[in-house]
Amino acid sequence: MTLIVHHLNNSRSQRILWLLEEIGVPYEIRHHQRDAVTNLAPPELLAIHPLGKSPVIEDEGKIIYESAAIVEYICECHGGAHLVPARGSDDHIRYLEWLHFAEGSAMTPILLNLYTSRLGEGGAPLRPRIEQQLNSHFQFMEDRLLDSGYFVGDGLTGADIMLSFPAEAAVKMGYAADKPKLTAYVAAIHARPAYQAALEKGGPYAYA
Ligand SMILES: N[C@@H](CCC(=O)N[C@@H](CS)C(=O)NCC(=O)O)C(=O)O
Repeated sequence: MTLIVHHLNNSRSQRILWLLEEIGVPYEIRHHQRDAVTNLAPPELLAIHPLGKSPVIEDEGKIIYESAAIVEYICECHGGAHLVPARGSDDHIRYLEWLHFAEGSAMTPILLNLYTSRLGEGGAPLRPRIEQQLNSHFQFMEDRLLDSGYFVGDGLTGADIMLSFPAEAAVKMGYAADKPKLTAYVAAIHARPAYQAALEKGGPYAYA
């Protein structure tokens, strides 16, 4: 049975398509379109995820949510071992940190920024703290990017798949203008054939 990805247009599920292309796993996309007015996911996603969010994958009768869990699952069960540093190594610890930093830390100021930007002047008291947090998280990524051009070791790992979205958001939001390594990192991942193939299949994506 082919692995299914529930993909919401213009969303973080784009990186799951990229991972599958990098490994060369056959997959099928179920496309879900954001509401043109609210930008929220359509109600049909509630049938597959109680929160109505994407990504969700279906594989061998299993339904799996949460990008980082999906990345771990695909790497372990679908031939992505080369994208995971050896367990017990220092690189594996760094890998786990970055894998979870993406959703667990970096997304908080990104989403706060999105929501408070809709408050107009009402959001003004929150702006300095949110901007400071955006900059410190993106600066942390800039500082820790390795000379190899990746976040862990000498090659692409699942952590880069997860970090691609906050890195793209940094560029898109104008926070990477003074962060040359992060800017070059985003350009390099965008140039990968697997990334381009995923983009073609996933449809328009504002961060590429
Ligand atoms: N932490 C979750 C986040 C899932 C999430 O919030 N996805 C967004 C797309 S970027 C979504 O489905 N939003 C639509 C909505 O909330 O209506 C993950 O990484 O999978």
